[in-house]
Amino acid sequence: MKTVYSPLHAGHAGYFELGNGQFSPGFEKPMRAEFIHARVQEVGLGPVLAPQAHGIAPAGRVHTADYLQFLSEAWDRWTAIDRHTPALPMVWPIPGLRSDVPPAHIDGLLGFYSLDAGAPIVAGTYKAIVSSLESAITAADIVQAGERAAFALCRPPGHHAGSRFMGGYCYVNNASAAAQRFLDNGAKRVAILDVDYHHGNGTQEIFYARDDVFVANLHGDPLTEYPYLLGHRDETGTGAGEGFNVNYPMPHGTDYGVWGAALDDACTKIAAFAPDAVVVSLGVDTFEKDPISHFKLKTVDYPRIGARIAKLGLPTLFVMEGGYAVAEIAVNAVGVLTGFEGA
Ligand code: SP5
Ligand code: ZN
Repeated sequence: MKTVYSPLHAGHAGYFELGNGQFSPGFEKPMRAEFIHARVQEVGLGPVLAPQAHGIAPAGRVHTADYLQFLSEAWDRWTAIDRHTPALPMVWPIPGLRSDVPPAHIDGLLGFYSLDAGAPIVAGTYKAIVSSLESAITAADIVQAGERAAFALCRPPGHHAGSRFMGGYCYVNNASAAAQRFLDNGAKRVAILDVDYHHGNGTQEIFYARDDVFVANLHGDPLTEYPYLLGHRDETGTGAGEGFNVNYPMPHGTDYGVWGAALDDACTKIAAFAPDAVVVSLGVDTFEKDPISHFKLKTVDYPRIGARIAKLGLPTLFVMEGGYAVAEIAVNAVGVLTGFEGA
């Protein structure tokens, strides 16, 4: 299968993240994508293409215009007041505060548009965001043009980003924008299968009231795992979207026995939905040695994931999300893809 990849992600680097009461170097770093890129070539998965120059426009189908405007300006507004550190929020939009009046100061704006302090902005962030989105859109178009599957090697990831907020290393929801792209170009129904360790809260929010995108999420139980505030089993969609969202929260320590059964159930539901295409939010932070996660999947399990998804027999777009065990991330991520192709 073809991979779409841009080296522009590398400018999104050099920041710290908040956790354990301190700032540490970000787990979401350029080496992640570089190792996966190298592995794609090593195994001969297929050609690696540069993305088409779509710009930010396709994101406007799933994000608000004001939020995208904010992303495009944030670094300039931050440095305009002589700040040279990575930009981070210091207030948060909890319920009860005004959500209809964007502040005029960058500190207010960062909070207004943030889920958490996990999406720092540096000089190269916006170019990386756009190139990541462009990779997802280009790969979606490749699938819609008739290829059985494609791999969008996106960085930064996207599934925590909602219609008007960033967070959890995510800015633009690449998988959601790609799903919307399929619909805009003629698909009637699209399924999103999110296998990242963390709940894809942004994806769920974007499509929660819709019946044309079925969203299935396998993840650490939000009672004990980031993003904590969404991803429970009783979240099944709303209005026209009722019944078109399904969550599989699982406890720390979950292995492939339990996880694979959830995948199988999710795939059964996706097959019943009969989508024209499947978008896989491909995180490999379910790995037993992931430094920030608590599932117990092993390297041999990743090709099994790909094989199960292949059994759906549907046009499939893989969109890279999380995975932080840098030494093994590439073997595991590409393992899903070779497992898909071998099935
Ligand atoms: C795309 C994606 O996988 N985003 C994940 C965001 C996770 N944010 C919370 C990370 C908490 C890390 N805690 C560090 C503990 C290290 N011992
Ligand atoms: Zn994750």
